[in-house]
Amino acid sequence: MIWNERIECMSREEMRALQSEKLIDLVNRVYNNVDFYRRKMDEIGIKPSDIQSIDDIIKLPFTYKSDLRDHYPFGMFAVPMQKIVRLHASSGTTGKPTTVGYTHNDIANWGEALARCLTMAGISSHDVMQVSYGYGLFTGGLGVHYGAETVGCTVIPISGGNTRRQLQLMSDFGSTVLACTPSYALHLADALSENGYSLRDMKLQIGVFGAEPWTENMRLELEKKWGIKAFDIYGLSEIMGPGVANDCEFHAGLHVNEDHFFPEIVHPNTKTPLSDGEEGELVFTTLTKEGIPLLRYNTRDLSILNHKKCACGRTTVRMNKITGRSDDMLIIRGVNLFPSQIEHVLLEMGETSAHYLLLVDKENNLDTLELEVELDESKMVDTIKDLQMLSRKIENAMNSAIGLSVKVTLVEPKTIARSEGKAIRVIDNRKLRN
Ligand code: DLL
Repeated sequence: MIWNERIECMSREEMRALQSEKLIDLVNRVYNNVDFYRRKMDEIGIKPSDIQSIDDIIKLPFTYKSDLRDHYPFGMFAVPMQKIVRLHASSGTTGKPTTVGYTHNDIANWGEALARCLTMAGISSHDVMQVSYGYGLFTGGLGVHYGAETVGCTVIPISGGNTRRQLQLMSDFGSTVLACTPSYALHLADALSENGYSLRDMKLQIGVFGAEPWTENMRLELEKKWGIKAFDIYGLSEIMGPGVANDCEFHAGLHVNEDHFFPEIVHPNTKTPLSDGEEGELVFTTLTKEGIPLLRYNTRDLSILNHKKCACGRTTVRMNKITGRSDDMLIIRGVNLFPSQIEHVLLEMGETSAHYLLLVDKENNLDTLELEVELDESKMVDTIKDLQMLSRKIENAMNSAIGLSVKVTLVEPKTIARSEGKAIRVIDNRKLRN
């Protein structure tokens, strides 16, 4: 079934016309309501009247995560606060989160975008959906939740973690759909037998996995382990949250909800627009968003676009599965982490040197983080007890700053290898085992 056939199967000409109309309205809204965009457009000599169609989008300035950070918390909002009905946030590069705000219309459009994605995965009002993405400031839980309710599913808002309880409710409530990160889905599958369950106790049929990069092989592995059909859901909080794009049963790229989120691919260095089939940075313009509309937001995710009609009948543009990022952001258990956040915490504490090495690995399919930190020569710690106290203190500071548990090991000064060029701060052993 197709949730919104009128939009999802629209001809290219009609879609361009719709996008043009929405872009013209958007540019007027941001120019009149967001100082940042008015300044940016004035700087490059572009007026709203210069934007006559979607083809003119390339005249508009880009937006980066640092712009949201520089205007923290609400400086890029385009409506007064009384129109904002929800806030979400995700990690920034140096401690400050990126804040996003939604109006009533934004929440309704998000529900619609998600409903299209879930329907694409074969989900209907007959399904019982276990939402094991985190609820809270992260957009995963509430985002998927509203979409599932729009479709009419019976939703189990269990949120992330607590593996035993996940499996118990999956069995007792007869969940037919599991929504979580692919790594957590793998972890849950492996935990079945040790918790006294087998696939026969479960009614699971569909998985809606995303929030972190995963390969086609991993998708097939999850389908086999669970005996389900697994789908890839993509999104980011700056643009809306989950529901920007999703793959259909042909798994030939993710259909982008392009009437809301207009995608472009640009060259990572020159930022010039690239054509279909060429890999580059994925850029989105939020055509309909009211709370915090963004022009040409550079996601730093690497992908390829394809405008050909899909075998499923949908005509919406497809993006390839994300192959990586053009910056150093890591995704650890679905949480975004920039190495600079680690450095920021160490420097703020000032009790060690700022030389560190972050070791990322997997244990039982869950990401683990280990941090080696060099002691400061001028502040040497004498006793083992003091060393232990210092490690605990750093662990606690990291936990509250980045929301992830980290095992800290203190090492002697000058023992972490110095590099001649770019410092190697992260060793990600997960990549070797995909
Ligand atoms: O991860 C939103 C989301 C929640 C998507 C649940 C899907 C499911 P952020 O925390 O802002 O939002 O992180 C966004 O995560 O720029 C990508 O680098 C990565 N990402 C999200 N989905 C996928 C995916 C949510 N399907 C960042 N494949 C994005 C690869 C993904 N990477």
